[in-house]
Amino acid sequence: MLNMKGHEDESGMVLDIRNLSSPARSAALNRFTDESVEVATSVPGRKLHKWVAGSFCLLCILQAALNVSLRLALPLQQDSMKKELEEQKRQLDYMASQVNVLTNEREELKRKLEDFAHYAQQGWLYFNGSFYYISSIAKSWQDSRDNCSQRGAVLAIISSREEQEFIRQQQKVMWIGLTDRETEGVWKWVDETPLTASFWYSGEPNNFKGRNEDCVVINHYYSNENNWNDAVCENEYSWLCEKHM
Ligand code: MAN
Ligand code: CA
Repeated sequence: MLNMKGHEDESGMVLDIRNLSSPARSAALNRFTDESVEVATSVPGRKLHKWVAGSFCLLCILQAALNVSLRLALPLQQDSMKKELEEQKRQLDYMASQVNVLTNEREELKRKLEDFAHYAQQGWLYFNGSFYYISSIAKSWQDSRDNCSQRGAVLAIISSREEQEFIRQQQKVMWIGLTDRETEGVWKWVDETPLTASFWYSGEPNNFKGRNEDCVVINHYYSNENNWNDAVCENEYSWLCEKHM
């Protein structure tokens, strides 16, 4: 610590005692030793001070860097959270609409089931998507048509060989929903659809003996695939209503 040859020591203090007298030398030495001890002990304090200052600066820089990066990162994070939120809202909306669709479907199925139960209980026959009602009494074609309306149905509309087959199997003379009342010779179903597949009994339609036969009835030739007959609309027969489900 003490350099007698006058070189700088760690504390940077130099003492030249070469030209001093002996008492002066030892006094100076004593003083120098005291001071240098003082100085020597104060060196770690200064170093600590520097270190603290340096650390503080470093912390400040770190803090600044953190601030900057947070400023940059936060908006990005907010953006992605916003996007995520929007996506979740979209999904929620979609699910809500699906719930709506399913609720409506359930209501529709419930209605259908109730309808089925209703028609089946009333003795209607089910065939290929429709219920059929066969009256036990006889009425004119128009009254029969009105009666079907009151039942929420129409006079039967036959649109396939299978349906014709099913109706023939009922073995009953019945009005169906076919007429040429509007224009003679132009046969139309009551739902306005034109006649495509027809199942006339041989020789029909014939306006038999010049009578005005404008309404169609399933005749009694049940063993014959084709058994339609044009008859006078005021005649009274049973009738066949159809309710398409
Ligand atoms: C009855 C009626 C007519 C039909 C003839 C067939 O007279 O049903 O509509 O054409 O029979 O012989
Ligand atoms: Ca006829």
